[in-house]
Amino acid sequence: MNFVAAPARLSTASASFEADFAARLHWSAEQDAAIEQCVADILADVRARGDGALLEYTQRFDGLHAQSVAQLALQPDELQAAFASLPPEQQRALTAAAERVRRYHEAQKRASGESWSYTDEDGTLLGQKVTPLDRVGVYVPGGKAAYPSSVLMNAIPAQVAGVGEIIMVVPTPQGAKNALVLAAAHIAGVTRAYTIGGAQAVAALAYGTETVPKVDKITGPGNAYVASAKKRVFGTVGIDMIAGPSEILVLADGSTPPDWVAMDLFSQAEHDELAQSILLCPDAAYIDSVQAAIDRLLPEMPRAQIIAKSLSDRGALIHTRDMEEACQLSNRIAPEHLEVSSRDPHRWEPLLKHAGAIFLGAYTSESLGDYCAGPNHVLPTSGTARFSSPLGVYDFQKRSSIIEVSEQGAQQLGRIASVLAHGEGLQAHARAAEMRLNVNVNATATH
Ligand code: HSO
Ligand code: ZN
Repeated sequence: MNFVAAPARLSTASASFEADFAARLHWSAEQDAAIEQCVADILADVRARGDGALLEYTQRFDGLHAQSVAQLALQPDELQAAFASLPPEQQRALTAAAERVRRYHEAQKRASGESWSYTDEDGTLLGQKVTPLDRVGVYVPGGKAAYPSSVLMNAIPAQVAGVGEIIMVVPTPQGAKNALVLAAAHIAGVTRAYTIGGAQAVAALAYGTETVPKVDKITGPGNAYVASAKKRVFGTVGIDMIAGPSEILVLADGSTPPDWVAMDLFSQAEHDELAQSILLCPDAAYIDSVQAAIDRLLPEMPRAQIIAKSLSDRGALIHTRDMEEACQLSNRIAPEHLEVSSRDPHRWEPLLKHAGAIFLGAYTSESLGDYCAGPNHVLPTSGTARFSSPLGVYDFQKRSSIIEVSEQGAQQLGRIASVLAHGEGLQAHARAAEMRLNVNVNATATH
């Protein structure tokens, strides 16, 4: 079968550019009313009936029959056995990737995840205390999107943050377990796993059942049912984000071998027909050579059909006036992954403001970041990099403000607070501040 990958050819110099560009970028996360209703029912049922409902849905949706939810649990020794069952090459690769991801997130924690405080001149102490979450749930999809690398990317930052318990859920249709996923869970410090999935697994984690412990936050990707369930339980628990289809944007100056760029565009396109791969380049002849590379390499790809559809429906090769304009356009798109495939990437990097991850230079393929460079591969999609960040240690921590006002500090703050409290008509607030003016605690305590 011959597939054709025909990304749209756009030029910023063309009169119709803005319209063409908007049409390409458009993506609607339409919510299917039937899915929404189904998910709402499942959540309510698991909340009300706990383990019993969880077992029924697992039997119905995954064809997996169990007498009790305890039978669906995987203890640490089973995760370890999965790791031991892998060929040594996979063991080594998984271990090396995990070490690099851990090192990166440890540096992230040192840079921005520690408690801090300072003391005013009058002795008042102010600060912020950082605390890890007690227990988190990591959702791992089954089927075609069961990525062991995503287990590492979700669980390791949680572990580095100091989360007490990491509970993984992974659907195993007909009981078929993915050894690499379980092995990754072992390497990444998952406390316990359950072979459950879908909205019912999200419900179990959010509300708790007789067997599945209630968690404080749920992270990890999932299908439309899982995404809808995560949105609905938000507020009862925290969630990471609702990820859209993957995206890559390559900003090229024409110095990278066109085959490399073509394969990088494929690497996102092969995830999903809805994935988006875009090339921005000021050199029209180079764009032609990337298209030629696409045509030549596509037939070699096992997932050619998915790649062809993704590139033809959502892909774009955009000719810009210069690299500066390409950078501006990239900022407007705010892609999940941005490759700066240029001879002098550091010249352009300062111009790039919005992207989930920025890959600098011809040797930095996105796929290295997906697996093992170190930074997280869970990234903001669909333009949300304008206001959000990669999954990180900070997603598994929260902050408490620390305030310790000295006797002297209470004099100054008491006057300010009193005035503002009267202004708001809140007497108790005002008096609580005023009572602490010009008094000595030890003297008062003797009354
Ligand atoms: N590119 C995906 C992550 C991934 N790639 C997992 C391969 N396996 C989203 O960032
Ligand atoms: Zn990927």
